[in-house]
Amino acid sequence: MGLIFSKIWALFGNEEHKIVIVGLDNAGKTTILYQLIMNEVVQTSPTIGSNVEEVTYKNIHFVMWDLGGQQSLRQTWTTYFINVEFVILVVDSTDSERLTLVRAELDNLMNCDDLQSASFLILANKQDVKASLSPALISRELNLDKYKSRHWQIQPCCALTGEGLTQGLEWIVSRIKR
Ligand SMILES: Nc1nc2c(ncn2[C@@H]2O[C@H](COP(=O)(O)OP(=O)(O)O)[C@@H](O)[C@H]2O)c(=O)[nH]1
Ligand SMILES: [Mg+2]
Repeated sequence: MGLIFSKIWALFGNEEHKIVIVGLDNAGKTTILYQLIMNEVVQTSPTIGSNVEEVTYKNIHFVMWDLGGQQSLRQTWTTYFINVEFVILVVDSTDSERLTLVRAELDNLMNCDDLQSASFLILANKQDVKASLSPALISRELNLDKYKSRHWQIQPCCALTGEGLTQGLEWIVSRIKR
């Protein structure tokens, strides 16, 4: 698995890329980020004091924050959107109750001026859980079909094992190499 990730990262080359990882609290963002950059599972805890974390890895600048805990898309967060190429929206596929909240936040993001040319990777996380919702059902709930003029992709995954993350990254790379 480590080798696969190194190969994919190598494809990013030396250009700088800015990726924001968003989602509700507990969706699995921190687990995914560390699975991506270190290929290991870390014990995560909710970030205290701030909902924003920043990490740079191999010329990829990740900004990550929790949506929904505070007022929608707080004014200061929009400064992070400048030059963002990819939005990774992490969805907890076991959390059917908050899918309407996710849909509203996704709509906010899609309408954001600075994100009009960004591509959206939606990760339907926690697919290892038996009762998790399918990517097809999540697509429907999030109303993805309405964003016809945008570039988006939904990818099922499990952050604990890393399953599905490679495919998600490959989609991002394919958009960069276009
Ligand atoms: N079963 C399962 N649990 C996961 C998965 N991804 C994350 N979790 C767990 O969900 C909880 C929240 O994860 P975390 O990365 O802190 O979420 P964040 O708030 O979005 O950063 C932790 O207990 C993780 O271990 C997954 O794919 N499957
Ligand atoms: Mg976190």
